[in-house]
Amino acid sequence: MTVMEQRGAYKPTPPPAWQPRTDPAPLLPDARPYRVLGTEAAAQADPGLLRRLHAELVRGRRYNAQATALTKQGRLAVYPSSTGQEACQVAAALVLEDRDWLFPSYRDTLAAVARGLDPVQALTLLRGDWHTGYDPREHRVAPLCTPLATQLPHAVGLAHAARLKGDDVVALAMVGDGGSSEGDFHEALNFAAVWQAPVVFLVQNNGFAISVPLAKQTAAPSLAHKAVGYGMPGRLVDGNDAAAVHEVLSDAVRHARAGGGPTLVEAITYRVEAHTNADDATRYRGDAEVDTWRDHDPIVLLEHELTERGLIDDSGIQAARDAAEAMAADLRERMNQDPPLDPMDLFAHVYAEPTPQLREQQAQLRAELAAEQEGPHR
Ligand SMILES: Cc1ncc(C[n+]2csc(CCOP(=O)(O)OP(=O)(O)O)c2C)c(N)n1
Repeated sequence: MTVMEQRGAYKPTPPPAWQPRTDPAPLLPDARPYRVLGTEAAAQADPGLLRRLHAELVRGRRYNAQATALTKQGRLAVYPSSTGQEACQVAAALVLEDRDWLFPSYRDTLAAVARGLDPVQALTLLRGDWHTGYDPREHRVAPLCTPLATQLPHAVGLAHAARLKGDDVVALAMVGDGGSSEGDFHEALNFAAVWQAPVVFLVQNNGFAISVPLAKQTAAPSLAHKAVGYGMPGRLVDGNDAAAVHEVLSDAVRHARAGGGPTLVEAITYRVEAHTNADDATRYRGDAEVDTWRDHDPIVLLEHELTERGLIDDSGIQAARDAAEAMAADLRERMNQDPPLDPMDLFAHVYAEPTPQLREQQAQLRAELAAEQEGPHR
């Protein structure tokens, strides 16, 4: 058959049937952040849980204030406060079982403390020590992570490995809105969805990545919408409503545990204080904006609900404040003691087998320290 004859015989056919691999509709987030407090859904909330959340929020707020004060007293090198974000912090810790894992960022000290970490040990890194300060395996809290979003692939790897081994473990990984622009965020969510790993991603959208507002960070309708592109459900929640965050995260943990795969939760909240004690937030935002968010404070919202429903009285509120004060006093006292630091420790845990250069430097430092002990040089 000639080419012309072949062409004549060609009959256009439709392409093979195509349909979306999953229905995108159930993966889409709600049009508005989910709320419980101040709505009809609040009647369904467990009073014991609400009181527990309240006590933890009050303790968390006090912890933030105390840690910030310690930076001003020179007892702590840096502190990224989560004041205003306590509902996310506390709920993230409370929804996990002991066997699960939490993967926090540098801002999530409170979540680590709410999970049971010693309040002083949780500040080790921020105190300027070169070690994490706690055994991650003890409370199943990964090291507070400073490189943005790198904790996310770690969480996915751990959760996937646990599943392969048949261990019932869910990993909850926390990240900021700025962190959602990192390549690690993309890689983690993509792998998690492809592997159906039991992971919950919690993005605390607190409005800013240091001085960069969300509008300069993304053009997506919401960060929760990004979930659809990976093939996992996205949920939007009011991040200052502790009951709502707890419910949404609990649902996501249950879904992951049952083999349903990962969920991306975007909690809409606000960083009331500066990025850290080293930042001046007045250079990039006005007081009016901050005041609007102070009116939507997580503790005020929950206290209002509890008192309206007669679930707490003044003495209950006072008891929560007294417990927080006792924690702060203990934190202050212990942070005012100098930690025993051995300069030689700098060389420990770097390599299983120290390199010749490290050994040389180690010997040099040892000699310098010994000379110092002998007194000043003449
Ligand atoms: C990979 C990487 N790039 C840059 C930084 C510097 N950095 C520290 S915090 C921060 C902003 C992060 O903002 P966001 O993720 O929204 O978290 P938030 O601090 O608001 O909790 C940046 C850019 C970093 N720590 N890691």
